[in-house]
Amino acid sequence: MNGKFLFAIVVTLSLISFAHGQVTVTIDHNPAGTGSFKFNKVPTPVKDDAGAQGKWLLLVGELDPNGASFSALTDGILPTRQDQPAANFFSSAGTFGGRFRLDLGKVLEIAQVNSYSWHPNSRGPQVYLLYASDGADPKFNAEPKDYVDPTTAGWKLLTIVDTRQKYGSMGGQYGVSVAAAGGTLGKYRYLLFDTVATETDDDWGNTFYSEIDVIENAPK
Ligand SMILES: [Ca+2]
Repeated sequence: MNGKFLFAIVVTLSLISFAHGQVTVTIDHNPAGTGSFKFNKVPTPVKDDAGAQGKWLLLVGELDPNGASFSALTDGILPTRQDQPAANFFSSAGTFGGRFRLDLGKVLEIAQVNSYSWHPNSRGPQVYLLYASDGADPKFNAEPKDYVDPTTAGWKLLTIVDTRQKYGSMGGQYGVSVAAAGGTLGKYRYLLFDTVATETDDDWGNTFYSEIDVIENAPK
């Protein structure tokens, strides 16, 4: 299944050379990094963001038993050193990424989706497709598995994150902020992450994700 999944992702990446519209992706990198996760342009992770109350679901792939569960993504707790499996969330060694869904519980106006990772080599960079949905489309499939292209199931592709385009395969600490020129990404309840291994030369290409923050626009 994983091989086919990778194939589907590669096809998707090659077909999507679309204009990203208003969505902006800011990538920041600390070659060494510290446990404080301070970046020049990307906000430092926060603890009680809108994502902290959400529920994660694994749709494709498997979680590495040496890593932490989904809770590591939203607990606001950060690794204190650069190679700390138990403080990170990552897919199993030898797999090619996975698909994960975050249900925020209700539709929120989202300002930013920020993702953080830290590893001294190939598990540092981040590669993922980010989809979102408010769940309102009659075709909406809340659990698109296997071959289902989310864009045919009521999801919108917000952007593709690939830190390798800026920093190559360098390890280190990464902060990524997905935002929008107009200040809001949109009103969504669900986020879908299609993560892709940063390399397949060996079994160690799945990113060590330390935290994923969902920043809500303050209700007016
Ligand atoms: Ca964490």
